[in-house]
Amino acid sequence: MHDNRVATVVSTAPFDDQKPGTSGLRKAVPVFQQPHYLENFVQSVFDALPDVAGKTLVVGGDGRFFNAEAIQVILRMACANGVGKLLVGQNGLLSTPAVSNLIRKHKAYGGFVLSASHNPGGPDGDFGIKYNIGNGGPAPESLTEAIYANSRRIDQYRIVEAPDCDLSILGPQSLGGMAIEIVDPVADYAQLMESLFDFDAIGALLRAGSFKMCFDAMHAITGPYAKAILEDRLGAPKGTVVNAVPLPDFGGHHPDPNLVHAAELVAKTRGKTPLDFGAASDGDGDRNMIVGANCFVTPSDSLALIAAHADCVPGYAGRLTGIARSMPTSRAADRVAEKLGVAAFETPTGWKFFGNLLDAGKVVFCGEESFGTGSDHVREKDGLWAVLYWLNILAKTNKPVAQLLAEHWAEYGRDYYSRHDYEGVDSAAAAQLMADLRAADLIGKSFDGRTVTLFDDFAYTDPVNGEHTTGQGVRIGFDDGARVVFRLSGTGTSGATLRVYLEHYEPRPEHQHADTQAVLAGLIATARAISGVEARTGRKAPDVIT
Ligand code: G16
Repeated sequence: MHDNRVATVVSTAPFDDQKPGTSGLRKAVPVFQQPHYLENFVQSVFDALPDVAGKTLVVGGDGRFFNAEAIQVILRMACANGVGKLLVGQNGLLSTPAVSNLIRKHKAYGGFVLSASHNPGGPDGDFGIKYNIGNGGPAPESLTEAIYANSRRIDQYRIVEAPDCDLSILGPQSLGGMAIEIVDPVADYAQLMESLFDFDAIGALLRAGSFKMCFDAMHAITGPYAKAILEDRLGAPKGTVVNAVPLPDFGGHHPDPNLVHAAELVAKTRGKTPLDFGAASDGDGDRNMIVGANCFVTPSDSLALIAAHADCVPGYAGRLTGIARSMPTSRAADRVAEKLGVAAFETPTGWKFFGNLLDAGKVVFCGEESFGTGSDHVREKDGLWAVLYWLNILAKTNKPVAQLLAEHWAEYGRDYYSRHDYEGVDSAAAAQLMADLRAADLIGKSFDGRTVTLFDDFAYTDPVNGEHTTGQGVRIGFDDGARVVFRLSGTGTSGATLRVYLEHYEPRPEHQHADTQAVLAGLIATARAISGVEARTGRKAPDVIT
């Protein structure tokens, strides 16, 4: 410890449930409110960063319930652990991609993101905390494992006694000898977006009057970002951004941009006078949903179209090296990579697995079926970035979303895709289901006219550092190109969530405009039969279909 800091050392005992999941530690708010719970985890992070003293960290969150209290604790613990400087979003607010950008732009050592992403907020909702490393991306497995190991043996933490910092005033202040800078959450991020996209073309489209769009911020963090960029800078009509004020409980809604939770937005793009374009982002601003007039762009297709149109976006023209997708994401992006002669990577679920590929320049675009798309501009997925990318495509091609999709499918074939989620099921039953699936021997077996040609539990070796990750989900591939994947979510906070990913490849243009669930019906029945999900969980149908 340097300078005049006086830390209090507090005795504590380990909690046994602080293992970071797919994206940091996520728990119900009351769990985080237990005495020492947050402090234990934060100290476990600091203990895994032996050289953090004197360094700069970034801190911000999505404004959900407990965000304000947690930030004050982190500030006091950072001070006690010798951190040199903290960059904090004004009022404690920063979207996840904005944190990533700030870390990179200011060459910070790392940062804390306070969010449970798309999970509901409020006193009975969820809270979360995630540590990002110096490249701006989520901590890799080796670090999260070290944090978890620390949390299992922790017996004390360090904190300074100090009054709360006023996070509403921009500029420098100090806390017990540690420098704090309160930064505008939007400014640097907006500048980055302007450097990537054709703002003149997008602005002309948005101001034309004939183009109608709506961005639903879902009462979450992207409200201020979207208002500043879409309305103030690009000139979209006031009111284009709805639910724009971040609320601690997201207005009682589920800030998850999908067909179920953003149903109001989707409704505006349907019927006789639909909007041309609709988009939404989630609690912490890293997810996105794209809808056009009477059409929905699956996240898997979105990644493929984004890659296929790289040449009409200034920040990406002529520099595509490769595309990465998480394993359960459809193979639509692979087809684009093949045609363009660039590399394609299949990684486990979790944005952290893209970090090394991006750092090494092996890929420019990454995407996940879970409504996540992004590029090498930051090391997180980025909701508003995806929306601006789509607006850039629309402005440059002058084609409606549905036409872009139809043309893409005609060229590459269509990957009909859907995910069925069984939420909050009994953890033991879900674990047994997965164990039995892994033990099954399905190669050569036939179901509903399809024969199994691929059957494995997905494992991945990082091509950059050789880290090997196993047990990432059961893949079942069929001879007609169809595929079913089973895995358990790593982001839920009660019971287990079983995800069943279904896809069917259709190369014939005349068959590419059917209803997705109808096309997948046979495959859905096969998945239910193979897994025995109904008998094992008592669920007759999934809770959420996206
Ligand atoms: C997180 C991760 C994503 C992952 C998603 C779903 O997203 O960052 O990489 O795809 O969870 O994970 P799971 O299927 O394990 O629930 P977010 O937006 O929640 O941070």
